[in-house]
Amino acid sequence: LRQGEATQAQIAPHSPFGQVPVLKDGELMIWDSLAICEHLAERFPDARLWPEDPAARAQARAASALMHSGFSALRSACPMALDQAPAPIEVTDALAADLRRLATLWNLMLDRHGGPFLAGSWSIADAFFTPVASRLRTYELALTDFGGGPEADAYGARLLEDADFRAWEADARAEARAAV
Ligand SMILES: N[C@@H](CCC(=O)N[C@@H](CS)C(=O)NCC(=O)O)C(=O)O
Repeated sequence: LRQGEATQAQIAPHSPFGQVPVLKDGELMIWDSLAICEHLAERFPDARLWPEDPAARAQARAASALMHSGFSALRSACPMALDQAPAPIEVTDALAADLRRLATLWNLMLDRHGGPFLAGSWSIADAFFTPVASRLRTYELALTDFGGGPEADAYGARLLEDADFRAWEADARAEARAAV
């Protein structure tokens, strides 16, 4: 989705708040990503969407919350653009600060929980950071330039190999081709 009137017209029938994502579960509408994830974790306990280990779960929640409420320079300077060919952008001080914060978080989590995902096995925290990994790729940003260890960039690349993400990416690219 790109920002603008056309996007707003597409979103309006689904959400009174003009933002995505929105989950419709029967009659229930949930209009916020973190609330959607918590709802899915409750509805599908066997899927273990949060880590089982309490310490890993607490940090997975903290990482998701940090993404949900922060990284505003990264969000505004690096819009999600799945159909766009990778190209570098100017790294402002604010963007560099967000990238250093991201590198610190990924280093800390991968070191503490041993990978291959942020809190060990795949969890909601990784869902929150998959769009971030896509932005890093689109704008040719390597976390090793901002204090990240090599395992931080490898983790970002791993997120982009996810089958569901690749299906989303293929849809976005097909939609962009159809629009030309
Ligand atoms: N708190 C919300 C924020 C959602 C949000 O910022 N959505 C953006 C896209 S990532 C949006 O729908 N923007 C409206 C637009 O692009 O027109 C959540 O995480 O669910």
